Amino acid sequence: MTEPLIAPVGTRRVFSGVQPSGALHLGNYLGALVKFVALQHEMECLYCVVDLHAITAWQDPKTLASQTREIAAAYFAAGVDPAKAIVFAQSAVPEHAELAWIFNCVARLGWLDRMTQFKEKSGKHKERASVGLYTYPVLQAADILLYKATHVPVGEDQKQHLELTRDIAAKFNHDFDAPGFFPLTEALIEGPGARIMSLRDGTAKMSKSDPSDQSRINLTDDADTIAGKVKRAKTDPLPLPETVEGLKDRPEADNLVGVYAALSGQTKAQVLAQYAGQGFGQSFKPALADILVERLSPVSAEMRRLMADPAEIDRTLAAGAARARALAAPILAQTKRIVGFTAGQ
Ligand code: AQP
Repeated sequence: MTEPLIAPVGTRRVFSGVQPSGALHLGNYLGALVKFVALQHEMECLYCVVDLHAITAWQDPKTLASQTREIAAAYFAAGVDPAKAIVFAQSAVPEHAELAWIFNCVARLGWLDRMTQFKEKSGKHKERASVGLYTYPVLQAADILLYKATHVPVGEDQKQHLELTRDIAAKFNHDFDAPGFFPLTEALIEGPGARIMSLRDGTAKMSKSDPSDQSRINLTDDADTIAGKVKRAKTDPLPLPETVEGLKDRPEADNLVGVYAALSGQTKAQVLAQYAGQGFGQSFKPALADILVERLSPVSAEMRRLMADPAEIDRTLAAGAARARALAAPILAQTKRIVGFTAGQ
């Protein structure tokens, strides 16, 4: 039996989401989707397609709905069961935006000024970034706390945002004299796929917004494309080392060995025991391509099948949104009462 991802204590609820801002990649799959599937067997889970987050950067209105369906299809194809987990689109549950406004008035500017993701995504021209991109982590806190979620499976890049969620919960509870009203949510980051790096640069995370498609393996890539990307993936001239310590200061090597380990359910040491002393191209890269194809092609085939019936995806998302609203409404009503709004009395 596999180890449970979290210890069985108290009332536990999971929330997480993915933005419909482009094709999903291996980092999203290992950092998020694989954990989503495992957790649905352990407790109540809400998995959202966070389209309100996606529009913090420009999204073509002609494609946003189909991108949203594609993320939902990726959840289902990866193994999320909509009869178990609640799967829905964020914009279908207006309570997210309402709680985000209250949290905008709880969070401090200084806290948001420290968010590294805003700095990375806004680049050199932060004055041209949307206000939504700046307050993105506040909406994320609302997503989570609207359901009083106790655990959030995410990749390592989201660690700082989860810390902010805890700060907002603690400040709300303190300022409104409501001890314990919002939980101090834990991020579930640990795991072999917590930080998958670019295939072109082992120091940059694999990302949807990287302009080079060669930097990532997309869930929808076919076998030839995957094999070509792995073959061209940056490495260094040294052979694979004997030990995990030997991967230090070799970010590309470390990343590829980590990906192989995550997909094969082995440790990096076990992978190295098999390939130490060999050049990357000899048998490691072909084996890595094989295991990627083996794991990802059933997911992409199932995504294609599901995407052929968009109306069915919409029905499933609508049913999920109704379940999500039933959980969110009383928590938001209580929050409004605590804040002192007449609508909450
Ligand atoms: N490289 C990664 N390794 C592990 N986990 C990752 N995640 C993203 N990249 C990696 C995790 O995937 C989930 C969904 O991410 P998202 O699409 O909502 O936002 P993101 O973190 O901004 O993802 P991207 O793909 O990198 O998009 P862009 O390029 O827009 O920044 C999250 O749990 C995230 O941690």
